Amino acid sequence: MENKQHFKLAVIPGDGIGKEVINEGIRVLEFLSTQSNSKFTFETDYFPWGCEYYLENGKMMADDGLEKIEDHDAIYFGAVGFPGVPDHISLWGLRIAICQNFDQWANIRPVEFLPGVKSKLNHPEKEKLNWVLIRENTEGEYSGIGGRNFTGRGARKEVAVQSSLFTEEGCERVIRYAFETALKRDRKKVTSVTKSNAQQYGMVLWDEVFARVSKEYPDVETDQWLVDAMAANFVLRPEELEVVVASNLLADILSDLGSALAGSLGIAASANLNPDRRFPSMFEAVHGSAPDIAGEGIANPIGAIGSAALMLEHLGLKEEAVLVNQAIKDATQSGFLTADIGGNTSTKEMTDSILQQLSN
Ligand code: GGG
Repeated sequence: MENKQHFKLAVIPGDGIGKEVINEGIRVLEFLSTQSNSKFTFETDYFPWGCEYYLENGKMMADDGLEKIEDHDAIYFGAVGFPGVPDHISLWGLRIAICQNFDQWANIRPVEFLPGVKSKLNHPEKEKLNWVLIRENTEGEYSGIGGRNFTGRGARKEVAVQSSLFTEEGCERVIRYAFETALKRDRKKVTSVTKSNAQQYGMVLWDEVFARVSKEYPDVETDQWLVDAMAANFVLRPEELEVVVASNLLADILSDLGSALAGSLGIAASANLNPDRRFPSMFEAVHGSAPDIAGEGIANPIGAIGSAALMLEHLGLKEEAVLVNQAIKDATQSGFLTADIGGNTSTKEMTDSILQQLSN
């Protein structure tokens, strides 16, 4: 086909199983791009940043790292964190640095129940459940504002302050994004989650913005919950959820719960979007680097491959994204399951089975 779109991808495998699952996502992209009817080609630039890089260089990424990746169409990211480097150093030095500097303010985390995967939920229609969690991704509890004082003085007198930042603009854009997402879906429902009874400034502002924005979307059903009750609802009344929007920390926690209920963190995909498209967006499996199983070839590549599908969708290749997601479902339904979802399929075999479904 003439006039194929060409994409330049920045690939940051990161640490642990991040390196393994990223390879599998790239295999899927290579397969799609080399089909006779393919609409795209792509090139990759690999960046070896992460904890090993930190141990050699004292930083998680190159000083001009952001400039190096800024001109790419998208960033494909593995995972961050490995023993020997404190987790807050590895997270802030790479993933959060990219999200904040590239204003990737919406983190999209779909929760899908895959056929053949034993869901942890006790719900008669659990296979039909399909949620999307929308995480505010640049402020909230991840503002980075705070500090430590009286360090090293002994007598246990050290104090630490960690502030959350909620701006009206930041709340509004992600809440509006949730409503726009709901409009494109079947049920058209947005659930907002805070802890505004206890967090009486920022999260009350969030609630007020949610109430104001919701008036502009009369066709969207709304719900507002406190996070503790919502954690119970995830388990007890999952059928009441469709689009869930929450602050940076709360949505991070709830999305792990959601994907664990669906079967495993290993199947969860995510997109860190800069919806304004001034900067590249970043796509990554929700799971971390899992040092305990790194190098064994047993990590689940579904989260990374699902993230590649989100990347395709973002790049305007919706049909290809749908094909990949369907191939994942067909593969699990056919019994190809990695250890975390109850089988003994290896990382590579899992991708092989997805590629097999794509070629059918
Ligand atoms: N691929 C996701 C990843 O590496 N996550 C590491 C992590 O600890 N993330 C914490 C967060 O997203 O708040």
